[in-house]
Amino acid sequence: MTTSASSRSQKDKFTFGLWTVGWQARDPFGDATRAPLDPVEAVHKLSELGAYGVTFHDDDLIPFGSDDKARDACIARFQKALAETGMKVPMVTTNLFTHPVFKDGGFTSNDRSVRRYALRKVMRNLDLAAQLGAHTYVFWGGREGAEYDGSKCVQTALDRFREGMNLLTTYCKDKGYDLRFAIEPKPNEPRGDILLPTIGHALAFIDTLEHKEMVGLNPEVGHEQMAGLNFVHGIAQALWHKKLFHIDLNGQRGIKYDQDLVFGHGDLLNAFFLVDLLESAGYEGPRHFDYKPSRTEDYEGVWASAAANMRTYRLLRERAEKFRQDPEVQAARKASGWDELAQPTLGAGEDYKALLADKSAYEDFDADRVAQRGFAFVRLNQLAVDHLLGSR
Ligand code: DIG
Ligand code: MN
Ligand code: MN
Repeated sequence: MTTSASSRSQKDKFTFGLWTVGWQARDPFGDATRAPLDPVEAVHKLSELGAYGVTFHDDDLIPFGSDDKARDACIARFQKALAETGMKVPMVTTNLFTHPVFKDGGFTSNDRSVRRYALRKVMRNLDLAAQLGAHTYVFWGGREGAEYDGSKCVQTALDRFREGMNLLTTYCKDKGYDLRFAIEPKPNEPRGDILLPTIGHALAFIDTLEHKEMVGLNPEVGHEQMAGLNFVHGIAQALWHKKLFHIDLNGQRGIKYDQDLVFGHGDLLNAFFLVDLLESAGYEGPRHFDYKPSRTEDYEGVWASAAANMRTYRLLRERAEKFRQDPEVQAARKASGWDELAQPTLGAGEDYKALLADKSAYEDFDADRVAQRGFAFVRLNQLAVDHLLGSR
């Protein structure tokens, strides 16, 4: 079934990285199982499947080391495919992790010449991102980190990371680019420990930047889950800080290597509540899939996996909407105090003096009696499972 550009709904805004469907499935223990994929073919195929756009690292589109003539030809072919399909490029990013020169990082390499090279590589690709109409630029510091606690001073590394981000945000502002930066946290892999490992670390770092208003987050499902964290909680806090600038959707099955499974093929119940959160919070950014078609798949399987990401998101969105509209769920939420939590703890105009004067809040408070209350969270959760399984 093909989906023309006109029938692609803005509501979905499904996007894919060229590096996802183009992954040749080389891993640390085995060679590629698939032939290289032409980015132009990826654009057309993803368009046919109903995607809204594609994203890329500079090296995904332009082979590392290409001369200007070859680079221009790659860009021209890509732009022609975008024009033919109507596909957008909402996000662009830089590969600062594949070439051996980045083996100790880009912005935080102990080698200063590598740090300067990395900044120039990003600046060149920021120009291309702006040229293609992207509005988000992702920074995944996959090689920013270490295997040994003595190999670098992390405080100094963070100084260098901040120096880089401040220079690049200043560059974009001076050039007048309509770009926002999105930092993508990950706890480890390929480095033993990666700097800015979680949403929390990244939020704190962003707050120290010169142009912090330009910098937000691109959290990835599996990366928080690799650290044993709840992705829905992380996204909720990112939204609370108004820093959810982009999102990488995929699946992960517990604390292990980065699986990059199809969205929903990991913790499906957490994916249900994630979609419920994104949709009810009014997140307007792309639903970006950063996943790897399993090494076991041929290209027929690759395209089926791309479609699976979008299908799963749509199914979860339908079920989350029904869940929220279900009168029994609304009653169960009321019984569990969901609505009561939204009520401020202090009354209108009440200050600590009024609280101290309220004997029902402490002196006359019967903790043993109140402790008897049940919150019926399990019943509420089973209603979610019922909706997820389509039995309501
Ligand atoms: C991996 O999760 C990273 C890289 O693929 C890329 O830099 C970023 C963009 O979403 N995700
Ligand atoms: Mn990942
Ligand atoms: Mn990612």
